[in-house]
Amino acid sequence: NQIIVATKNEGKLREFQNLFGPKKLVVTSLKDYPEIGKIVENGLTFEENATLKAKAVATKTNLPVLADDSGLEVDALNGRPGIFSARYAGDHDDAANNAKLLSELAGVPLEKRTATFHTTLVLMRPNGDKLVVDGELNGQILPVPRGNNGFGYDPLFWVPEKQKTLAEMSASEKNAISHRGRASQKLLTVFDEWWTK
Ligand code: ITT
Ligand code: NA
Repeated sequence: NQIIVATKNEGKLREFQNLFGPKKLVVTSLKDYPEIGKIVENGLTFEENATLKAKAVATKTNLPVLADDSGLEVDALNGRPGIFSARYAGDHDDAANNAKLLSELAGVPLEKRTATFHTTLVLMRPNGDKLVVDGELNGQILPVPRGNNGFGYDPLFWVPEKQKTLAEMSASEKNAISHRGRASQKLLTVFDEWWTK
């Protein structure tokens, strides 16, 4: 059983390897398919972008594909960066993205720094058949980063229930509550039926 995760993001890939490990799936990423070049993400929603990634890869590989489109929706910024989270500060650069987020929120008090992390997952067969699930996590954007685990915006994303940022959690702690973990749990409950259909 092989599934390709249509991602170039190593942080996402590591999380999927943990989340889908129990399914005994071989999880590989786009790194193993250099012939698949840049996939243009010009959709207007997380689902459209995840579908664009899944379709591009399923068509080229003729294998089932899992694609993830994620983003951070900050209430004080009217939901930005949202679907533009990867390209927030230009090219995908986590440090520049985090710096831009902090500067846009400069002076905003903690209680007004609420935010939601969103993930949409699309599982697709080469014939275009697809399964879509979402997951979300609510939290707050801290004014200073904390923790060294995870990736992307994790050091700035405070989870009040845990009194930790996502970057202060272990991989399994994050997967148990995160946007991606929740979406993956939903996917796993229907996965066997979909896979053998
Ligand atoms: P692929 O499209 O190749 O999967 P990407 O990193 O460009 O990788 P997205 O288009 O979904 O993925 O962009 C999501 C942005 O949000 C990107 O800047 C990520 O670093 C960030 N992000 C996604 N999930 C995250 C998480 O769990 N923790 C912190 N940041 C995350
Ligand atoms: Na995207």
